[in-house]
Amino acid sequence: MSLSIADALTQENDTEVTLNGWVQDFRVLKTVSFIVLRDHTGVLQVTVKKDKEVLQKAISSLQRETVVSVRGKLNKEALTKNGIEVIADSLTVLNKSATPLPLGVIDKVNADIETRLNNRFIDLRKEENNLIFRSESEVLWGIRKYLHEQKFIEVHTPKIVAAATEGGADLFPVQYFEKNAYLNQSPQLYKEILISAGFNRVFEVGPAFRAEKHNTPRHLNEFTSIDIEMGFSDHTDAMRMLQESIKSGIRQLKSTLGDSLSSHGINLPEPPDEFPKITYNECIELLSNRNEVVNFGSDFTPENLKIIGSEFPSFYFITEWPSELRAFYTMPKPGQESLSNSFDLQFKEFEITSGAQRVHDPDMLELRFRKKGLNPEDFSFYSNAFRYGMPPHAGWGLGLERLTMIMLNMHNIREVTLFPRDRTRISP
Ligand code: AMO
Repeated sequence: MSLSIADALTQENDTEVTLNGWVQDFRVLKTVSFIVLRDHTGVLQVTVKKDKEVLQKAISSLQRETVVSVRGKLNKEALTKNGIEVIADSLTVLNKSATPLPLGVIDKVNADIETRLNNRFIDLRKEENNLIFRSESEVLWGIRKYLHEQKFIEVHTPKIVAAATEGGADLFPVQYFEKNAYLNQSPQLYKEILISAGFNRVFEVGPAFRAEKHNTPRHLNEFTSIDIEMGFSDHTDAMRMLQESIKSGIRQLKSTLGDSLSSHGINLPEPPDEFPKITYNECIELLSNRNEVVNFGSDFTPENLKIIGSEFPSFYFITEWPSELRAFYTMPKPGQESLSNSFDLQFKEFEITSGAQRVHDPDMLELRFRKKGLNPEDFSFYSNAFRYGMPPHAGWGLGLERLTMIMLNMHNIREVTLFPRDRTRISP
């Protein structure tokens, strides 16, 4: 049976091993040839001695990135960097790579992002790029684990839907037989219905689609949203759940890939035990002390958020957003209806999560539809669930790519998206 390179390294000197992987690089010399073999766990030198003529022949027809299988003996007293090599007895080419490569795997200079995304299959062979997605998987696993411990069940809601969730614009239409349909902007309405259905705590990890026309380093037209909804809860419960989920995700990543990341110069954020909170109105005050005028009801610009973010070294919440800035399902603050029981989670200047307590009273919900200029009839599939016993509830939506981006200190969301969908890109 073949071993991974990492497993092979743990075997005793002289052990016979079979390794499969890519020829990352090779050198043919007079008396000996060398291959740098790479698999999903690392790289290892394969040494081919001159006396193995058949092998020398195979080596002379090699290309970089050809897929091979190597059988040989482990030498743990080698003159290589890690002191280990495999002395080859056989070399089988499993699939030859074409030449020239569209993108180098070991080139020091990075190609531009467009070339990289066009050739993503090869761009991801680079260790540092591969590490991004292994990191994302660990963070998500840490969050999933925490939510499971907190008795959330993972659900899957439809992505082809009949109504807008997050406002009428920014929808991708879909021709659904004789009817008009859309790609879902978020699982918002369905996760709320599931609270009426009695599940109490649900979460979903799935795609969300936004037909936003702008092209920025923070926006995708298809992103992965981690959504939760919890019954008999308010916004403060949801904020606590978010804080602990994020901490669990970072713990998981640190314990598994922390060392690899720091060897690439990436130091993970140290989240504070309690994430600080600042209200929307306090943000306005902070900005006005810096001679930035923001009127109540306006959203913060990226420049505003830079100033606010400079006051907080890590994660923090901005709470009590104006009701007019939040979607119809957001609960107004009792006694001060121009504000809402809502929050965003920020990391420095970046928004990574939105959440809120939701309206649960069907009459209030109807008023909120009208106030937002929406036709309540279009949402009857949703509001029906409120008429027959809907618990008070709250939740949030966390953008997985945004979270990965801030954690790994990347500056373009496309870096942390396998196959990004943006204003101009739908392939590969
Ligand atoms: P919102 O629209 O703020 O809230 O989205 C929640 C989070 O999703 C991420 N996000 C995006 N990521 C990449 N590209 C985009 N175009 C994009 N749009 C949003 C962000 C954002 O914070 N239903 C509510 C959530 C809730 O209240 O439960 C919602 O969708 O990280």
